[in-house]
Amino acid sequence: MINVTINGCHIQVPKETTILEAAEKCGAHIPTLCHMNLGELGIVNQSSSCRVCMVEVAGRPALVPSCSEKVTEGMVITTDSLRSITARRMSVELLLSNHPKECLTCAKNLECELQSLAQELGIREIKWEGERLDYPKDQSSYSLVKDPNKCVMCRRCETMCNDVQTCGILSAVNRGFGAFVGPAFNMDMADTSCTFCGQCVAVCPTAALTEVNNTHLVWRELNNKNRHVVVQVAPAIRVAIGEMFHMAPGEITTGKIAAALRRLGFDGVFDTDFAADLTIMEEASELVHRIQHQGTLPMLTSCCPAWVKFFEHQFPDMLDIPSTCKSPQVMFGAIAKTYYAEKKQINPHDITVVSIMPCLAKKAEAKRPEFTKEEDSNVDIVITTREFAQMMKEAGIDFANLEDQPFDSMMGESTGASVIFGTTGGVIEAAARTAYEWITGDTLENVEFKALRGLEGIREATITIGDMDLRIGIAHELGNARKLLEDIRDGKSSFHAIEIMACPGGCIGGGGQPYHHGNMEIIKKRQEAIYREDQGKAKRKSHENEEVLRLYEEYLGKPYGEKAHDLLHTHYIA
Ligand code: HC0
Ligand code: SF4
Repeated sequence: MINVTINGCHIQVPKETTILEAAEKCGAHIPTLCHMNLGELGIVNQSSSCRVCMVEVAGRPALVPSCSEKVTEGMVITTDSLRSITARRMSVELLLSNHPKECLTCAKNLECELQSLAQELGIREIKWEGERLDYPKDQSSYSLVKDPNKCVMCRRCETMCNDVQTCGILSAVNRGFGAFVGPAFNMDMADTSCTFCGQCVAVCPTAALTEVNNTHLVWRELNNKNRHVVVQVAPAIRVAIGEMFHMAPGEITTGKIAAALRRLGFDGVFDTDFAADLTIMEEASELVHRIQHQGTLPMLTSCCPAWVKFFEHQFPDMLDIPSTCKSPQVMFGAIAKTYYAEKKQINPHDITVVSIMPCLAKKAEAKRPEFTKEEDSNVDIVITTREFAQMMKEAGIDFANLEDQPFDSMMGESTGASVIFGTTGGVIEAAARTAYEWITGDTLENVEFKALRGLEGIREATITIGDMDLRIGIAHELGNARKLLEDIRDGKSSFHAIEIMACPGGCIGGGGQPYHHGNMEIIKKRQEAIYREDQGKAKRKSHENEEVLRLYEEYLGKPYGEKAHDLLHTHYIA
């Protein structure tokens, strides 16, 4: 242990502790901007570029950045001296000197970390009104908007894109005053191999990276009497959206969401969880089929669109491994415009399908040519959790105090298996619950496969199903996925099935979720809530969903059959 003194407080901390971490233990808060340490996810941004966290160390002539400087034996540190505070203010003022001052209309207004810092440091004037950058915004993609003029060169996005996701899209462009983070040669994002996972957006402290906002499109549809507007809500929304209405992280708000959507005027209020159960019917059938007919193994899940884009770009020689199942979001759209339209006797061209997703890649997924046949899309408009909250605020909905309501029937029933889709490991656990009963013919009493749970980046488990040992791999974050994929390519993988989700923690940590500002406790609370919601469900296996069973009986025929293939399966493009 190392002895240090911080603002007169003597403490012992382990070797390798940074001054910033040690100060926290002494109750001394040091403001930061570029710093990002996502705890047990092992994600750390080490750029030390913003110089906001400067502190004094006795015997050192210059101030030191506390986020990167490690403590040494006997170190005496002052975090609140006039000199440190003045230096911090100067760093922030310099950043503000060429920053667009459009806070009132900015997409990150009241969620911007630079704005909060200016407030925290009591900055009331900026001494140096400098030259401004004047780069065009990149609005080339369906998922995210890049505004280089708001980039503060913290490099957090670069860490997420390069170190965590191993996509290598973002790095410093230009030098000195004109520098910003963007793709090589400042190409349009749409022309790069960006997966649109949105993790760069999730960690950007300012509005240099934000989502494409589609709320105006939803308002337009809701106010068009000729449209029948249906909505689906992804599993991860219900455990996170409360955070935007001052509710505690991990509060389950499923019933309030249904109530709010009805208030907003949707004609059909449905649950993506219904489609997640449907996905399991198809995916578990596909897995059983591949196992029984010596098909390609391992089978990889295919419901995360950033992951799909990643393997299309990075592993084009392996496109036969992922499941051919469309994602639940797209399956929902396909069923809404066929079965639902037929039952309700509505022309499918008059139906608008809106999705509320925790994810930016879902916006791009909905626009894939395979899902937008003859100008009729499976899904028409995708908004994120944040955009949904924004719409409620615009409509004056007091979300926290809404009475719970159920989803509409036909595409609203769901089981616990579908709820757990929202966290890493959930899709494969849901598939295992169904595969177990289908293969053995026995009732699965204990549905919780705890070995598949957790937040480690790569997890492995073997589940015994009858006389078969089903070997399962799980990865979240694309860098971890890459490792599993490389093993498969090298012939070193012995898994039967692998689940991959691009975002840390799975969809609960998606790029469209309420900003967690690096607080991993929030992700954990969301994950716990997902498992609580599963536990509270009367039915916990996808093949027990009666509305899904009725859909097969009345419309699709058998799982993995011809009609199901037409509507619910897809292909991948190198
Ligand atoms: Fe997910 Fe999904 S679980 S990807 O994480 O499979 O976005 O929440 O909606 O489609 O169901 C996201 C979340 C979904 C889909 C589902 C899957
Ligand atoms: Fe990289 Fe994901 Fe951002 Fe694309 S969306 S630039 S892949 S972090």
